[in-house]
Amino acid sequence: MTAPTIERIETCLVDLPTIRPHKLSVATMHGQTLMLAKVYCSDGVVGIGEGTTIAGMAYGPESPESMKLAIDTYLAPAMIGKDATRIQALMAHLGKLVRVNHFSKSALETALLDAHGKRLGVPLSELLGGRRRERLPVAWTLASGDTVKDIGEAESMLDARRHKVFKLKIGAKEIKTDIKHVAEIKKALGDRAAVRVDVNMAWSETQAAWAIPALADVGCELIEQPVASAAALSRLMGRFPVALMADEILQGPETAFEIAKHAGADVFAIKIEQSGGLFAAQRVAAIADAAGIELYGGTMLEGAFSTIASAHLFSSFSNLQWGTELFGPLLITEEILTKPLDYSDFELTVPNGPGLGIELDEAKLKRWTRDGLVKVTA
Ligand code: MUC
Ligand code: MG
Repeated sequence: MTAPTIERIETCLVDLPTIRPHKLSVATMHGQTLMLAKVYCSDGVVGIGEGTTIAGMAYGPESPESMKLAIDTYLAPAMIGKDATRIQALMAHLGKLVRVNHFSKSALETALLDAHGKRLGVPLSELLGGRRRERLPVAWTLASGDTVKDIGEAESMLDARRHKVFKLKIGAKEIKTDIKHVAEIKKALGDRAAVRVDVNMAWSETQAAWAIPALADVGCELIEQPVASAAALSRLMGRFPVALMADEILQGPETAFEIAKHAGADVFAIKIEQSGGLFAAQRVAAIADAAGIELYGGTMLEGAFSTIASAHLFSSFSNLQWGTELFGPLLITEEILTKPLDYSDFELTVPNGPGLGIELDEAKLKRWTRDGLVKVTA
């Protein structure tokens, strides 16, 4: 029997509104753009993958447009005619042709895994060794930029039993203002919710050294990427007992190994796109486990495809001590699936159908697809 091959790859950009402006120290988002890649195989199976980042190029080196360009120009042509079932071999081949471009590669690897799961009739998690949990705890990010609004938002999430862990985006304002903001939110929510912060690298080491104990004092349990440098984060690790998490400095297995070697973080925020795909993220998790570093399932505020790819992977992790923040689809006003995801009782259900186990609503997709940019490589 001949193996199915890749016949065609289609990419598009989907511009979706967010439910409110989302304020990070690096930018304020008013919408989210998904780069979707569909991989059509000779056995009639189609897989879908997603590449999504935050605020164009303000967060990292890839943008939705650059991901699409890398795929259309370099990656897709090298995939046509290749065995669609030898995913790791194909990704290794692409890795030699195109350096870095982790987000583009993650989108293609997701599409190949979705297709292969559909072909074999098994959920994607089965291709990663099998799931250990059916549901994942999901944190929500409070980032309206206004303390009173954030408290109201948290209260409504608690009432709806959607989230009880809140991550606050800080770092854009004066440190004292930020600490007051965190203190007021924690005071309002009390023991009903956990409060964490993400500084998105905004502080210098001396600013962080001043702010970290103050944050711990007001009840913040986890501080994500307070500084930009791995060396500075590692030094801060030695000075303060509160949990510090690496995000932006974690760019795949090699960086994970370097951070682990220098006791550079208590927790890793693992993201499939930042890691370079699901298999690379799996290796990051293995390094963390071996080093005694705890795990958190991170997001790039992705839409349903990358969110659910992440959910399949995180469901297979042996450790997931800090839960996940796979809430990206809830930040977007539009549903692009035929059947919405199940967020209930503070958790997300990992779908059980073949592949990703979700279905794209083509009519909705068409409505939000950026004009004139759909590209087919065959
Ligand atoms: C980040 O920096 O972790 C995750 C949640 C959120 O609001 O932003 C992202 C990115
Ligand atoms: Mg972060």
